[in-house]
Amino acid sequence: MSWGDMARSRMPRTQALEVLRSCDVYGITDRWLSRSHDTVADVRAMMAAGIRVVQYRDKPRPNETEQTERERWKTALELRRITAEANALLIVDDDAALAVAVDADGVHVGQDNLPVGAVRHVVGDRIVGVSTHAPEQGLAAMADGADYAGVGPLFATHTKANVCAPVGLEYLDWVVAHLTIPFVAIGGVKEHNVAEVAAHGARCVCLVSDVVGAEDIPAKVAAIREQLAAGQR
Ligand code: TZP
Repeated sequence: MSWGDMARSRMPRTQALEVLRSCDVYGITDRWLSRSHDTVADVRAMMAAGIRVVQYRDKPRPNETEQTERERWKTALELRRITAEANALLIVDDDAALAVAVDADGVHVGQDNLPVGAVRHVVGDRIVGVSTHAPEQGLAAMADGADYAGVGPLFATHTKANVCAPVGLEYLDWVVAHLTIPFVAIGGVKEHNVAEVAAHGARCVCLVSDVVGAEDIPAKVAAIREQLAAGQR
């Protein structure tokens, strides 16, 4: 993909927000938990499963060789190509510069990254998502102009290092009652508890290890969707 093609990869903001609002299963990559250990193959499978929002997340692991910035850029470019072809959003975790460099649709930041307002200076009108763990962070996300919030970790998870204690379904209940921006329920969510999460009002869920660790990603996503529907009834 040439630089010129890449410049046309990103969806117009209004369309991107539509895709975000209708997202039911939010995909996140994890090279370590992936069954194939192949991020690009996993995202292809996510596209085949009809996932329309994917976050490229590649955290280093202790005692493992870290990917160079150049390697991450190459992977992100390939994910950009695949997601654009499928009319899906590509969100880059943490790295606003990489998001702009590959013309991703957005960036996702945590509470220890640049604040939303500062990220906007880098990414302009791209989607900005922020992880939240408590009501004051949820309110701040909205006030700061975040386009969506991550809500969790709902349950115990080993996927994220240094993650805070599970916030439980109480924070989700608060979010459902108070947040007016889209949100993604995350952290320890598995096929077996998706219905419960949905019954508490979540319309969009992210299951990192359950999806990338699945033998058949499209079949796993179909099963998650069944549970979402069961919980929403
Ligand atoms: N943010 C909050 S918890 C989490 C992230 C990225 C990891 C969730 O992973 P899993 O495997 O679905 O528990």
